Amino acid sequence: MTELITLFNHGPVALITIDNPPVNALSPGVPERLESALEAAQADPATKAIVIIGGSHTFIAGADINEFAKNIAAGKPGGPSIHNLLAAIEDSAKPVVVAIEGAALGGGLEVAMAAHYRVAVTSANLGLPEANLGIVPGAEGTQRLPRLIGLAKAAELIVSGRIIKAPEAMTLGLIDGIIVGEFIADALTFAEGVAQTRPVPKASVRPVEPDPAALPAARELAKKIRRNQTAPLLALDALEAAATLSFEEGCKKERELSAKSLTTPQAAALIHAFLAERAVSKVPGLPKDTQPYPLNKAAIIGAGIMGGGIAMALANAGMDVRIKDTSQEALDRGLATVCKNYQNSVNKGRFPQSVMDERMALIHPQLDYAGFEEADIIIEAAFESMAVKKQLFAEIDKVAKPDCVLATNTSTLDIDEIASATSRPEMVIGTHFFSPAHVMRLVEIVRGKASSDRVIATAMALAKKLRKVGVLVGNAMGFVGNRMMFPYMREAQFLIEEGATPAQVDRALTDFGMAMGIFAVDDMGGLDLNWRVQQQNAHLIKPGERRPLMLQKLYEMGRYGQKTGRGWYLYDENRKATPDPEVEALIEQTAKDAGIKRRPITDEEIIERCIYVMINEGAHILEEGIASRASDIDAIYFSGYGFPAYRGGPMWYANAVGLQKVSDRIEDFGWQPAPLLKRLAGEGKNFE
Ligand code: 3H9
Repeated sequence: MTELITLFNHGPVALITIDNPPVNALSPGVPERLESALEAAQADPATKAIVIIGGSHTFIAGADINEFAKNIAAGKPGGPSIHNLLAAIEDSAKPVVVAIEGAALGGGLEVAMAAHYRVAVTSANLGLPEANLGIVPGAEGTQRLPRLIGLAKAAELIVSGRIIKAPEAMTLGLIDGIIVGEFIADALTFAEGVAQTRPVPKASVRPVEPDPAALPAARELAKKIRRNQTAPLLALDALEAAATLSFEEGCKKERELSAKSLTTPQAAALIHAFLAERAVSKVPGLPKDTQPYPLNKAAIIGAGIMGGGIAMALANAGMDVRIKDTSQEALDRGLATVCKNYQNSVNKGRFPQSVMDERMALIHPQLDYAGFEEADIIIEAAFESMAVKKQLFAEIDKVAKPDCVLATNTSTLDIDEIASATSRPEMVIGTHFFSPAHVMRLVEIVRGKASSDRVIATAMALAKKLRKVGVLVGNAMGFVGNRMMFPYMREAQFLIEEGATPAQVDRALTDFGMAMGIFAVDDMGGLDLNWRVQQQNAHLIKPGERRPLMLQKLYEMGRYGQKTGRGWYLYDENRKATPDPEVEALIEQTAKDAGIKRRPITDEEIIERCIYVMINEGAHILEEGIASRASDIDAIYFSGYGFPAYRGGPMWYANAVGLQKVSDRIEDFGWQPAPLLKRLAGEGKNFE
């Protein structure tokens, strides 16, 4: 086992290294031993200055999030108290320099701010992203950051959780130097240079410059980007304390607020979401040492919206991409969209023109299969038709090299049937990207019955390479995400037949925290597409089963959604939606014709019916093994379907509501609770 903390003397400078892989989190033992190492350095008369660094090329990524989760599960929410350590650093008579490579986040940056000097390599990442976990920084960060960079910037960084690189940190005054040469040597040299400086500069003694506009602006920002979330607002209260109280009193206030934030259901949910997102890559049953195939060159079939988006995602990760379509016109259109998307990013200052040029140069449009034999992965993103896909897979089977992964971007079709068109079904897998594929983080990785472990590992590695959330799911109609969407969408339509309006349903859902209402989602995806999927699945409807009535009517009226300017809503030229009285009248008439007596529907009923029906389907999915863990379903929903992460995902939310209540309400609504839900509810257990 590695030592958590090591101390080496380099002449007059003591170098303390924190070694708690992978990210040097402040796990139990780390703060205490760091404090002991500081004491030892203090006691050594030969030591004139102290440098603290992190091992494995990263500083400290903050408190140990696993510990937070453990404490919450044990009913004792809380994190480490590192105030003694912070005092030991700041009160050190000898100058303390924190040198940063990699991440100095949360508690990591708070440790760094207690030091007298901070230096960092250009690529270092600094920030207080605690709001992403639903908590208030608890190690004096809300008190030192405004003293170092001003109230307005501190508030913006804390509310947004934005991570900044060293150059910006330097401009803001958060760090004192940028290391461009050899990391340790330069850090030691910097420390030698400040070894005699007295008094040592302390952030805590600096004033917070008055800035009356800062906090109101930050509260507005929180409303906009952290809708319904409590931690950012509590953090702003802590910043207010920084602006109005002494450092010590401000720290006391921060401690109270931070402890309070940790007891909230939002913190529990967001911490679950953080861990769920990372757990997806640990596939149960897949041997850890499974070697993925190399992933350098890719080829895509289909230059439509999906194919173009996937090409961008691959090129953004530095992969060489061939993209094939059947006509020059289709290719030109596809590439023009790619170009337009990149240009928008350049115009918005996200990256310079040179980056766009590099990425465009990685994408090679073509009409034939030339070069496909070099591809490590071929992703088919053609028209959603089994016949088309089988034909294409038969073709690529002939050109692809033996260890090329053959992936399909189907969102609904049977992977095994597609694989049957090849001579190597073990190389076939689904990679279900979400539109726009260069933006959306979710990829459902669909295992066929023959997909080999190496192919699964390669698809998971691809998701990681693209910095996406790749979740392995089973091969079933709609996989996980869409399969849960179908009953959700159906229930929403029943609600409007029974008395709600599309706008009311959507507002209740967005108030609950969904990124978009379900009718707005349908308008964006296209009612024609939804209608086609319903037709394909008509055979699954059981005799006598209730079916929604409105979709067919809107489809027949050519109201396909945003693309036709009319769907559930009316759209102006800026795609702004307004409720359409014509649709509302049609709903009323349709309900009347069907003998449905309309009544007032509460928002609570909307949420319960829409969300519980989704949860019930999730329980079926878990039971059938289509998802291996409840947390995988959650990750799918908060990374791809706009489910609020601060509610943890649908399955976490069900646990939070209580499975017995969910099961009872499902029965009240006249539905059948999934056997797994009923059993767990009866046993007083949770989804896992
Ligand atoms: C805090 O500090 C509160 C304070 O105010 C008070 C404190 C006293 N703890 O993301 P990756 C693991 S709150 C434990 O895949 P990347 C992660 O689970 C904290 N584990 O890599 C994963 O494990 P595994 C504030 C952590 O390169 C592995 O590291 N800090 C922690 O894409 C690799 O992670 C934050 O919110 C942690 N703090 O990104 C920072 N962080 O290999 C949270 C990571 O088993 N972390 N792990 O799956 C991050 O933002 C990213 O993980 C980071 C690396 C940028 C560090």
